Amino acid sequence: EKWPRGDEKVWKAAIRGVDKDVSDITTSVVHHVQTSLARQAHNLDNFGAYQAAALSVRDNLLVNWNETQLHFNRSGSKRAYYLSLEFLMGRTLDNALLNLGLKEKYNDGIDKLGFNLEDLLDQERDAALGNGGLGRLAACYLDSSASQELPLWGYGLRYQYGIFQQLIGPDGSQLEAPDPWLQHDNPWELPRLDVTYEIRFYGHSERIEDGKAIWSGGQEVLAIAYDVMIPGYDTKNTNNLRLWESKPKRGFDLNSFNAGDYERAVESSNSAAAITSVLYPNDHTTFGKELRLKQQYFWTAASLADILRRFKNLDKPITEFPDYVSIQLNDTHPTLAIPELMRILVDEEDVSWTNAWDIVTRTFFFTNHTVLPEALEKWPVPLMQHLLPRHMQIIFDINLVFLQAVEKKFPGDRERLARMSLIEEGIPQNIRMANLACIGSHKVNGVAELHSELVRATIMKDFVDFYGVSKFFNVTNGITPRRWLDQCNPGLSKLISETLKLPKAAFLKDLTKLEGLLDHLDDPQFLKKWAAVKQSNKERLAHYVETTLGFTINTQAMFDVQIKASDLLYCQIALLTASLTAFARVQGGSFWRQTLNIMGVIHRYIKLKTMTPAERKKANPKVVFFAGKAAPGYYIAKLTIRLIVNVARIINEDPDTKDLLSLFFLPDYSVSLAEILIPASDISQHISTAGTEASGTSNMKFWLERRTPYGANIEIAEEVGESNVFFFGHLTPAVEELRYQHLYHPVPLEQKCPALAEAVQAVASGLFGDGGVYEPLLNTIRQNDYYLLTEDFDSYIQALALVDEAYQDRMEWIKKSVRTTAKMGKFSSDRAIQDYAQECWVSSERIVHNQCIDLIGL
Ligand code: TH1
Repeated sequence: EKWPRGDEKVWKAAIRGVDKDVSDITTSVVHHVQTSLARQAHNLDNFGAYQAAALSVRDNLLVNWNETQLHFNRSGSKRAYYLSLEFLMGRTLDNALLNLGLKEKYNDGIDKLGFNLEDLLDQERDAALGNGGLGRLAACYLDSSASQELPLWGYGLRYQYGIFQQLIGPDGSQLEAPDPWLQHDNPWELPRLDVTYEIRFYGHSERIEDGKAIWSGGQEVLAIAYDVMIPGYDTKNTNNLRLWESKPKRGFDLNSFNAGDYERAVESSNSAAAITSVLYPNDHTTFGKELRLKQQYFWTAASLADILRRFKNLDKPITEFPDYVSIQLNDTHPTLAIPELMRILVDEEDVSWTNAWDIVTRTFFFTNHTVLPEALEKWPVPLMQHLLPRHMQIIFDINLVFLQAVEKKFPGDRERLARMSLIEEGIPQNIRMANLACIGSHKVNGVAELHSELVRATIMKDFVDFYGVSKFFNVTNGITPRRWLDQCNPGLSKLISETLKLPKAAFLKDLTKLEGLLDHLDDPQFLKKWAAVKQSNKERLAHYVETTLGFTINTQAMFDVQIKASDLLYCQIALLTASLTAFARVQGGSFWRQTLNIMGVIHRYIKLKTMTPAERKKANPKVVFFAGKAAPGYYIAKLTIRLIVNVARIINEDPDTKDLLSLFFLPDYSVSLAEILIPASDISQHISTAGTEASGTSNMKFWLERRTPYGANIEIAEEVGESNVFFFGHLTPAVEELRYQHLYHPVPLEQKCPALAEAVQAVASGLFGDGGVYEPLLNTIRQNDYYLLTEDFDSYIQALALVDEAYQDRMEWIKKSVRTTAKMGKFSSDRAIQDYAQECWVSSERIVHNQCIDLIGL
């Protein structure tokens, strides 16, 4: 049969003819106003105009998306899949316009229709399907793979509710409200009601011959696909993020319904829908909860079924699966994909156990994001047995074969066997997901040089002994320069383009080109412009603070920012958007270190209060910003937020000091808020870094013994030069020893660290409202001081003084800022995704830009 039907030229012209001119744009937007929204010009508000504009942009994406998928289907290339429980995408419209190169045209078109594009962009709700760094990393990787024309799809869950909205109550406490981000139609997703899979839970598994089993009974839930198009930058290549929604398989239980028991009739359908209803709002620790385990299996099983179906279209023998499919596991959350693929191969595809294991271990790749022992996922055996009886059998079988191999290599080493076993003994027994992810994967990586070294030296040490070191490697995290330079800091992007005499695409696609900025360090005109960009970003933030909190701020002051808690990604972003950074050497739990910062602010306030007016004249005016969400159950973290808010209330009203020091806690931290906050910062504080959410003992000791700061900090310092960042803190190798001293030979706070004692006393005495409220927080400092604030406070204050001093020499400060930005090339997520492609998905074919464009999806 002829394909397409009719005249091919007419088809091509019709497909191509979307949104090329401003007049096409206005036509397409108005078309959506009238048809998709069923509205008219006279009753169109900003939100309606946003929706129509978004739908019109989506038309462009769809055409590109179709062409891209057709191209990859036809070429039969190998594909890579990124399985992540979190994708912290933020907003889409601005990003899509920039990546498609249509921003200016839409600006004009929207303007002609009597609206303002910036206002429309502001109407969009963030897609906040993530807690923090891990989810934002996944989002950056999607942007990079699309831009690099790599055939990579993301798989995740379509949560009805993303990370909670943070409100501040009258007493200054964090309040949580649901985030109903899907309340209005989401123009960026495409329901694929035809792409559905049935996912089983519970029931029983009966072993038959050859290691096979039949799993039946229990509950079946439907997974429905929603596709989110991911446009590449400066290419038509458009990748896909497929998110699954859970639905009951049958509407409701007809028997109960007929018997008049309506509640019972909808019960099981409610429980099916509950699976994808909400994102768990805890970083690092969410174990033991049945619903979370259900989410993990639901998502991995649906994704694997989908991947397998696509593979089968290629008509290749199943043994070639790994030649066409690579699956990257973003942390241990998708580890159930390993026993699930075993189950499919052995029970359904008639593959022998040995061959199945060979296929599995050539398909999966595992990224570890933390070495904190309490953050390593474990699931109780009884829970797994109940929810996924067949998978429990498979995990036991994998374990048996594996431990036999270990025994062969290290005969009689029982302790080693116990450590490496997938099962941790105890009551109940637990399944160690990191061990399973490691042995079921072809390779394992950490997310920064030092972190990867730690992975090899600590949690994976036995596995390095067993497999050899080449299975373990590093991919330092990266961020996308499209969103974190061009989109959130357009002034800087423009200046860089003019200065380097390069089109933006040149450095946005090859960030190492920023090094060229170093040739302009002696050009005063350029430095002036650089400073002017920063100033206008500060004005933008000031405007935001004014409209949201009702405060006017001094934009001549230094802006000092501490956002979220433990995130290296954000410190890279801060550098890219041209501000300086202070890193702490001794690592502490996240919110505890915000305590360090707030105590530093109180200290500064007390000092300012005691100064004479003449002395005050010499002080460096400063505005301190905090933003971040505390896990809802993390009491001390929430108390810290309350303290910050109440200190701000006093300080910001004090006529003696308010021009010299003010403090803001910006509620409801999000990607969109980060986009305003980060480009406006003069300095950002990373005084607690990766993976230190709760505590940490052996690993911390290890870091300190190595006399190095943690994670990518060191790599950043290596790149930008130590003189362009401020390190501080204890370099003692003996954190355990310090803790021991604190515990058994306590020295009163007043003696140990008078400056900190004074700040603590100010809080206790009620200077910032009822001091008694904060006793539990203050006691963590006075009593065991697990995070060693008393050890670090003085050097922290000294570091801040150095920052103040350095800021006085404004020209030199600007130069530092240029130098750091210039050296950020390594931290592009384009580089990171290339590392993954080369190390893991080796034969992932790259598609050639033009090839893709020329293929019209007919
Ligand atoms: C974070 C790490 O803490 C952070 O340092 C890193 O930059 C980021 O991942 C990206 O690699 C992690 N987030 C989570 C979230 C959960 C479990 C473990 C980690 S590690 C739920």
